[in-house]
Amino acid sequence: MSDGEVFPVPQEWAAKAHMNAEAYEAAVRQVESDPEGYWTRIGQRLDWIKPFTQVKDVSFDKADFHINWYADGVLNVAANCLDRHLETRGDQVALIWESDDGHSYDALTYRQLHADVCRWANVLKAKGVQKGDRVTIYLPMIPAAAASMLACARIGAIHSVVFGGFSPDSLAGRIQDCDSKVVITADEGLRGGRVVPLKLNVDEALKTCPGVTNVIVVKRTGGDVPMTAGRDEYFSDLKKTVSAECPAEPMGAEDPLFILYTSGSTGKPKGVLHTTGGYLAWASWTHEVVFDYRPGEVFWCTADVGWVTGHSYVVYGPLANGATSLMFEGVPNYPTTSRFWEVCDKHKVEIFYTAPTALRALMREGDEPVKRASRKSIRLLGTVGEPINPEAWLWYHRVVGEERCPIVDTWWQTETGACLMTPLPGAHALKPGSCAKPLPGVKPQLVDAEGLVLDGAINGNLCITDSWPGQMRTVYGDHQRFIDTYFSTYPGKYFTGDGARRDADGYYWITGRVDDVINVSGHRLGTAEIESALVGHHAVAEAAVVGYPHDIKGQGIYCYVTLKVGVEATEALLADLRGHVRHEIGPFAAPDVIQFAPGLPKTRSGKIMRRILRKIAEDDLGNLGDTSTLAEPAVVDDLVKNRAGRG
Ligand code: 6R9
Repeated sequence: MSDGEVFPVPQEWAAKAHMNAEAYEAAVRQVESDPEGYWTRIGQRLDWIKPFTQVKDVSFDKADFHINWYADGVLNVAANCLDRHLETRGDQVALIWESDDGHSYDALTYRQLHADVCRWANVLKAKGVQKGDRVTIYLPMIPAAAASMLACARIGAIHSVVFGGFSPDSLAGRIQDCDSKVVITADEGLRGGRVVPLKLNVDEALKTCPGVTNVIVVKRTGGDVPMTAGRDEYFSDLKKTVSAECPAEPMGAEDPLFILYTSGSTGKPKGVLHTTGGYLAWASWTHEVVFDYRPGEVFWCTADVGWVTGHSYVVYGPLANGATSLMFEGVPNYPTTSRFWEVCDKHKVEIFYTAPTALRALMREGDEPVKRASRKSIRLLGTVGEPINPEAWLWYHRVVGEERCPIVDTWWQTETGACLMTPLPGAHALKPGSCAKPLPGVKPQLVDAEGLVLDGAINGNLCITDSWPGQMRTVYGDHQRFIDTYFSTYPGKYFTGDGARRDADGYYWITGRVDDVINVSGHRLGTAEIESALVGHHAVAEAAVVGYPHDIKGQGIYCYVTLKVGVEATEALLADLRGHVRHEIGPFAAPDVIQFAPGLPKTRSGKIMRRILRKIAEDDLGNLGDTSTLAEPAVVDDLVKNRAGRG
């Protein structure tokens, strides 16, 4: 398979970007010759109450496992995101909030956000929250989400943000796991015009969380929700009782900042723990170099703060850098499929960062909804969360970015804190579908199943052989699980769980989770590769591919295909799609089964739930597992009803 078109670095980007090709190469060399100096400079981006003298102290060896960055330094994250900007940009907007229906928006300056955060911090203190305590935040995308996160950081409490789309059961599990005494929520949320009963969900969850003593409720809709006397209070009442000044707690660099639960493919969700100094330095530095961020620019990351992308690129990275961060309550297709681009025009967004799944959905609607908006403020585009198929990339580049905006395809994980591999817009030619190269200091390695290190242009399991400041430090409450999950498959290395291909130019192409890799007649195939081929067919809007047991081949290839609006599902099209995949990848990759699917089961964050698709493909319908976190549980019924016969 050829790598297709390559887009060279535009001249003006090479001239003006924070990091051009020479600077990138120089940084890569410095990591080798003077790592201490390199990492010190990244740590020094932050304001330290007590400067660090220790830089990196890491061992991935089981016998002596530890990860410490800037460990003797003392700082406060909220002071870095707010206080230090007051003098120079106190009246600059820190947070633009755009409501679900677009009828209202808000703009909070750094000074206003600072005051809000102090009030939140004082309210939490009044409820007995102390340094090291855990606070669960279950809010919609409203400024209170950022303010309450920063308030926790200000007083040294550890926040655990739970995405507002999670069910009461999932919420309860997360509250119990980290033993939060305080829960922050809203009466109701609004998404795509639909009401999300957040407070009712909390009430349901708390039936099994006797440890929770206080629920602080933000009024979003003003809906009439039950309030339990002695436990539940409105923030609007509490804030009247506190001052708008609150000192920032001095925190050790390795003190915990937050816990964020990730749904692993097996077992209960893991509480990924990030700490203070390294995480913020990495979020802030990557926000600047990857997005080539300039002071005062409007930066829009569409992710919900319930996911790591929202933590690092709605709140911590942009605010640490004094940016104007846009927080969007809504969804891409409400009230219309022009929404993203209208919001870009309305708030003069300069940098726009979203997920491939959203782009594929919008691409399906054609170019007109994009072209209706001017988008002329946009100068850089980004994607995150899953591999982007070249067709969606090219559409994003040609239609959304009018061929003038570079696209940064950023590969990273909840565990990595912020970006690890991505093109830098002033340094790397772009290859649609490739996350290009590691950031200087990040050391990827491809290994085979036995752990043998693979050199050159090759496919392998993606490990990172050395630490970076934003690395997770533990699984909350279960350090052994941290070591077992990430450092035991390939001892001495962090194993990402992803597969990747490295091409002859040293570019990386993430092929998907290794648990999604299928082996067909001895051929190892990335499901993402087959999906990309399918989506490259003009009739296809979206595709998901899983393996299923096959008598002769070991595994067969089962494809779920969503057609573009107006395309008819015919036998002829099935044959055409098979031929198309054979043609794109090779005969061994020809799908065994193709099922036309009006919708795919996705998490609320837009990730396809392959576990469910695998079970349906395997005809193992008794074990579909938990479907409560799906965006639209009903699509599963349709898939089951119309599942295809296996070859
Ligand atoms: C940030 C985030 C992590 C997993 C990761 C990988 C996939 C993320 C990607 C990508 C290809 C990219 N992933 N970014 N795959 N290209 N640019 O999404 O964190 O929710 O923990 O997911 O997402 O498989 O391992 P998280």
